[in-house]
Amino acid sequence: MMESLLYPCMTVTRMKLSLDGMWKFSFDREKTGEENHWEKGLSEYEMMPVPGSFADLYTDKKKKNYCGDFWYETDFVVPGISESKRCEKRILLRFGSVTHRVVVYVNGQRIGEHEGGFLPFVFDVTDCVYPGINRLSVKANNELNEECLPCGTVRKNKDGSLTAKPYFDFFNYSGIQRSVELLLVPNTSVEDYSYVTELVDGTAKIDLKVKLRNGEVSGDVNVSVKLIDENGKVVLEERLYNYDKESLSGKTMENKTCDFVSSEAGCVSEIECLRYTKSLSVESPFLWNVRDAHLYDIIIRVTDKTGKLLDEYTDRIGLRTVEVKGKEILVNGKPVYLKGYGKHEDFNILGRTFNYSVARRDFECMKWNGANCFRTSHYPYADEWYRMADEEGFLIIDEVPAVGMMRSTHNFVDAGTGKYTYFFETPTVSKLKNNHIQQVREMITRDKNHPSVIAFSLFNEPETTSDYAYDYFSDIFEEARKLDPEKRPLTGALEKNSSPEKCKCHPLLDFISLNRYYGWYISGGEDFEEAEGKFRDELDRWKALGVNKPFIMTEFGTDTLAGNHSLPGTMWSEEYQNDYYEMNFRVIDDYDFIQGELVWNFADFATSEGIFRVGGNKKGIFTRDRQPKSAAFVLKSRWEEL
Ligand code: GCB
Repeated sequence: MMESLLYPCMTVTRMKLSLDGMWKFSFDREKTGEENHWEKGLSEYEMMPVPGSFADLYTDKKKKNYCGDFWYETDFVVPGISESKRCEKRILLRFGSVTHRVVVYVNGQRIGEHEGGFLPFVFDVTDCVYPGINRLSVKANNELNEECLPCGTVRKNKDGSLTAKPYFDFFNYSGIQRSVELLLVPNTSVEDYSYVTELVDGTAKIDLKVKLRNGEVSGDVNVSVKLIDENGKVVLEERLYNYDKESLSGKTMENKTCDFVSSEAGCVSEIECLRYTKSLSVESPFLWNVRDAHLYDIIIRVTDKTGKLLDEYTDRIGLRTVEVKGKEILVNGKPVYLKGYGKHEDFNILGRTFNYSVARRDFECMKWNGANCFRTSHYPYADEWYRMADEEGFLIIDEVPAVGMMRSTHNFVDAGTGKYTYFFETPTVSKLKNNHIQQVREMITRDKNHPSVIAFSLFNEPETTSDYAYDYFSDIFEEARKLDPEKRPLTGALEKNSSPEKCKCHPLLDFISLNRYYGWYISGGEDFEEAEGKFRDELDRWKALGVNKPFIMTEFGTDTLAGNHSLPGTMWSEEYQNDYYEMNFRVIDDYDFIQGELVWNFADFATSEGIFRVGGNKKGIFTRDRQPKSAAFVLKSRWEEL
């Protein structure tokens, strides 16, 4: 089912049509939707925005917190097809994300399913659509368990309803939360591409690879690439070579079959897949740099032997290198210090819905206070975030939704207690691992071409103190290393129990990401002396280990109610948040192996209810509606100087 995850574009050969709007929607409390053939049309429904998270639209609490199956339905028409004329192109449906799992039907026919609520998926529906009106039905489910990401559980209530009990600290927003598009793509089309840049004496050497889906009977096609710089100048236009693994190692050329699995409707089975490559050179390139982005338009064209255009795919790429060397992270060979945030996709009423205006405001706020980086805690964000970061020169640590790998409904509290829940000893963990690998695969496949993505984070705060955890994660890291053509640094965020003495997994990381709350969960309140001492003590112990790697503080912060003032600063006041950061920065500045500070969190965000959360997590530097708390100015003056 792994159809191309390339970002959809519109060119002379490709068309994309938005299916966003108001869709029919129904909760399936009894889970009888399938039995009652809801895929043949919902008889009772309300209207629901797509994209949208349903929770915060309701005034009824049971609906807000609904957990279980729910259905969506809409109609669509494929332009240009009639009884006498089939579409010459493949007809695809692309969902930006559906949380957390989904079964999709077209005209009552099951066309596929997808697990994981934060990555796109595409189904080929060419053989399932009719001229005129087609029905698209979606059965989704937002339950949490320990076999899927993110991890959690459900509680069965007396009335039979379910309540999601996340092992993580953000609201379990659900629904079709990103756009749905109908794509018309040629039969022979660019399925994927990747590029790796190397800088040699002022020249960018680009190793370009293109994967072509060959829908033609005779496979003789030409693939060419054109790069256009930001001044509109064509800097190269070249033809690629057909290759495969064997030909690369000097054996005869032989085309391979793609590793796609047929869709359930049986539209496609094995598809021939051709691979092309070329080493390209751009002299005196405009490099993509931190907060100084320069992008090139890339145009990949496929023609047949008569020169007829079969496909054209366009994208924006950035030429830069990234590597970890000793205790430094280098971009284009120069050390970079990461300044910024752990974020969430979260906003009033919208929940986790992607919205261009909110994203734009977030970038404006981050630029205003001198940030250069964010981590997509705790899941891959909508494609558009990465595209905007590419344009703005922001660095991204791209995180897979591996959060909640410790049995606790408030892991933020248990993180400091030494609590051990035998998470990786559980028999179901092998299922979880398959799922985890699949999501890493989808994330890297989707995000590998973004210059903004400088690292992949493969977990947040699991129990890393056992050999079981090491075995689990060494497989995940090995897979990720194979998948990324650019071999970017890999990391994972470690909680407090993952101490220098006990953590088994830090040797897997290319740079070490620490989530630490000295002065909040640990020794919060009073004055900061004790907290500072404990923080320094831990960093000294990491130093004593002699780990020759960069460390990034990926989380540190305090819950702060905007407008709550106190002199001297006390917990939850804006002054306390400022004092906390002042102390933390004092410590950070004394350890040269710390190469970045991503504060927790960019903005206040929604969580499950509980005695530890007052209307959500309030560790934002900005309020949920993106106005600054006073710490925003503290960060601004520090980051503008750094
Ligand atoms: C953490 C988690 C994050 C929480 C944060 C907090 O360690 O990684 O998801 O939101 O702490 O505020 O407690």
